[in-house]
Amino acid sequence: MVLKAVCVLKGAGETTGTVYFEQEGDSAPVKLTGEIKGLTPGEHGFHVHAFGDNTNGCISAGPHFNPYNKNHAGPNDADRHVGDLGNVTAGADNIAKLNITDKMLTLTGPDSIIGRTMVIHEKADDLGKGGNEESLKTGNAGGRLACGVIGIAQ
Ligand SMILES: *[C@@H]1O[C@H](CO)[C@@H](O)[C@H](O)[C@H]1NC(C)=O
Ligand SMILES: *[C@@H]1O[C@H](CO)[C@@H](O)[C@H](O)[C@H]1NC(C)=O
Ligand SMILES: [Cu+2]
Ligand SMILES: [Zn+2]
Repeated sequence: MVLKAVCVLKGAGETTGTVYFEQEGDSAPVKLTGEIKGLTPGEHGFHVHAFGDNTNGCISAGPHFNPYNKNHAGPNDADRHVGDLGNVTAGADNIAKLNITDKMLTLTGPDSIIGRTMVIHEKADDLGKGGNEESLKTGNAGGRLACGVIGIAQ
């Protein structure tokens, strides 16, 4: 059975986006597609945050989803937050097209990301290699431009 989820990103500014998730079975990788508009050209940190809470905007989503108490890192690192997806890159048209396959995310079981929040950030994520304490928590990706709760798709 193919599991599907969707997330609409909105924020205080002009950044908006839609992310589609697909997983071809319980332990298969999750594929993310879609696009995010209204970004400055270049890299922007992109993560799953812990809570599906938008009561005070994207801040209420809390820290990166980290059920195993790891340090922040990049998507290809074995030790990372489950929510660490690295960066997406916007072109001169201010659009980032998404095409990510991730082995750690799942749409099922106790670590499911459904009901949690996707956040797109102001700055590049340094993947935990920034050499300071903040790098190991957030990757120094700065403010939260837009976010949305991940929901079950049809
Ligand atoms: C941002 O993340 C991507 C992978 O998602 C990586 O290729 C890139 O090097 C990262 N940028 C920085 C500044 O670390
Ligand atoms: C997405 O990435 C996969 C694997 O990296 C690649 O085979 C595929 O062509 C890409 N799709 C698009 C639309 O760029
Ligand atoms: Cu984030
Ligand atoms: Zn992280």
